[in-house]
Amino acid sequence: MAEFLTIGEPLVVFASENVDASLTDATDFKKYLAGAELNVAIGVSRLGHSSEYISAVGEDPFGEFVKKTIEKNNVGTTYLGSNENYWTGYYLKQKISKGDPATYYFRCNSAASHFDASVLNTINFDEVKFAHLSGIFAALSDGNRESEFTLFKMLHEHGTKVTFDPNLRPTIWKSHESMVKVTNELAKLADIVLPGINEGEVLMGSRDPEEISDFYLKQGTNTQTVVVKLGTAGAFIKQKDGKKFHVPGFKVDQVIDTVGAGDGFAVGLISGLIEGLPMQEAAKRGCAIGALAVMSPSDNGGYPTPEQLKEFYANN
Ligand code: KDG
Repeated sequence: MAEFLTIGEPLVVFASENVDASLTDATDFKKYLAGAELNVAIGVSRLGHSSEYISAVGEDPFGEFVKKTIEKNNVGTTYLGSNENYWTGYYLKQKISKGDPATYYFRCNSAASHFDASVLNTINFDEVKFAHLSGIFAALSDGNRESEFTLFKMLHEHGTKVTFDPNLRPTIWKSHESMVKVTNELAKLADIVLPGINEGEVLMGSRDPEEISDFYLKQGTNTQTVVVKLGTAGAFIKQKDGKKFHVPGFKVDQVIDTVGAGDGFAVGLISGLIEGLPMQEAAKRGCAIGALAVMSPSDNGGYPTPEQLKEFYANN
């Protein structure tokens, strides 16, 4: 039994150590565990909340590494299957001195993209307070897309609150049109939608945080809150009752790697809400963990323990 549940694709990431070298020219890489939704599970569990991760790995060294590292991070693997017929995905990540690094995925036909939907019927939803879903899992295959809609339905039946991050990955979708259509259909079902401002522009055609929020509040069948992530500028939040507020971002002295910052925001927001914080405070925690995330080279290594979070707040 867990307070938090998520479904996604685990990846091994090879992060380059050669500053500003292209992925073609880089020679030195460090291996870490990655995967957007898994990052969130790791962060939530690091803050002391029990979590379970639903997915599958291949029966290969990467799959073993993924499973071992998930367990080391105290995330439950009850619903993590393995499949001898397919491999575990991985990706390469550039190291750059400024901006967002280039990435390259090796995940097509992975074990996670052949997820066995019968696993969903084994889930114990009893104590789950929040679930986090994203557009990535639906992009991986037709079967996964169906499974994600099924899981949404099950979560609603159990009264579980759901956060949804579009997490746009254009290279893994069949087409731009299906990415936009399916992502917005999934967002409709979520209680809280977490688009980045750039994603808003792709998904509904505006960079105005209020217009993005209004779009998701209006189309949503369950949506009560939209949180637009504004990068270093923090987050804009609008609720169905019309309440809106801006939460400023935290100053970061040195950005090491921006990948994982959005998931870090979700960690802060979800863990805060699990603990009963008001939305504005939970979003502030999201901004804090987003800032901590960019100061670490791995996708989830910068997410804090409760003590580290306290220390960050004391110094910022
Ligand atoms: O959000 C962080 C992710 O980008 C990373 O950990 C892996 O790209 C990834 C993915 O698609 O899960």
